[in-house]
Amino acid sequence: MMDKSKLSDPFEKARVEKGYGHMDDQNDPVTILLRHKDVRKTAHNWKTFQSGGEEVGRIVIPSEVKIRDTRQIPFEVDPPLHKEFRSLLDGWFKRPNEPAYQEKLHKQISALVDEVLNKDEVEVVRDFSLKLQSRALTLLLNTPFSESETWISWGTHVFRSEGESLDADKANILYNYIDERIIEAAKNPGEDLYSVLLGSEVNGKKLTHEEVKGIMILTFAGGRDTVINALTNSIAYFSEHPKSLHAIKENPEMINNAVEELIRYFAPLTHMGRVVTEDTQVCEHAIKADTRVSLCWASANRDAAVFENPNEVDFDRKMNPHVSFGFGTHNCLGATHARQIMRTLLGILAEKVASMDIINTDENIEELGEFDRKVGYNAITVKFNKY
Ligand code: EMZ
Repeated sequence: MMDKSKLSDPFEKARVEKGYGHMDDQNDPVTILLRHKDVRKTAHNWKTFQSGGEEVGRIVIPSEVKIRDTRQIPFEVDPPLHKEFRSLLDGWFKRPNEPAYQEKLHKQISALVDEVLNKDEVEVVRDFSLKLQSRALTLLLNTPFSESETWISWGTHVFRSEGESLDADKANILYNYIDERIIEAAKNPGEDLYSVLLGSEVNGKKLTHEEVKGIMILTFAGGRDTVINALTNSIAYFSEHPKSLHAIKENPEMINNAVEELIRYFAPLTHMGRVVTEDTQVCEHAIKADTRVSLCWASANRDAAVFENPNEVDFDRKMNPHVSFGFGTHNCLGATHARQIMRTLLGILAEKVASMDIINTDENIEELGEFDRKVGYNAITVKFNKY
């Protein structure tokens, strides 16, 4: 059976029968919203379902309240201030649409694919996806390529140790690094994101170091596991579906649809929380003020009310309103970057790689109360074969 790359949908039964599920998380339980319609409606309603509450880190599941004091921006800020930050950041984060940026990204990924094509076996998470993600991030931050070596040396789990627990010591490696980079940029401003932010204003006031730090932590953290999962799952998928890769080689214009469909199927970020500000109801289920809900992107993406054959990967899907990048106010700031990475990777794989063989896998299974979800791999060893 060719099913090592399969990501099954653990939410179906609960989604159809009730529309929600439950999980405990450090004594702060979460009601997991499972239907596409409810997920989008709830994401849209930022007044009742808040991101910017007092307790920093509470909307992340598992909660980061105990390991982080810095508010991530714009992720943990609600309108109207949210809009000010987004207007400041949107332009910078759309740079991956520029041809010169794309050329650099193409060079990086092309070199990395050549590297793995010359090896016998590759552990993809550590020796492909983490490297690709870290190197590409130097473009997004506009920092020297050599910085990526530091980020790669941190390993894949910067904030959490593997498995259940959050790891404050590990998180501090990142926070301290960012503090140092901010101090450095304040002394010697350059063309990098730190310097640009330090020189920017929101509502007529210069950004504070703490605000810059909040933006930088989000840029590092939000795009790390998620991009690594998307890249690794892509390698696994095309290992088992070589014909799809050949189809892309024949018809490169299908790449954009292919990327959207893979991202729908993978849902690299399973869910994201909100804090409920008043007693309310979702799908006829009462939800109390000051409790948490989560918007389960992974479940919404498999909702048969919206997607035909939701568990099939279909590059010809006509309508694809997936929510892998969230929805509404807080939709993913890094989406342009992530999409460009995925598109570039698919083009290069199709061009250079004849086939890939999975040697062995260690799956990454998230435990979410009544649900267990495979989100990717802790490790997966693959042999890349040239033409
Ligand atoms: C937060 C989150 C953002 C969080 C879009 O997701 O990503 C998680 O990996 C981090 O741990 O702090 O940045």
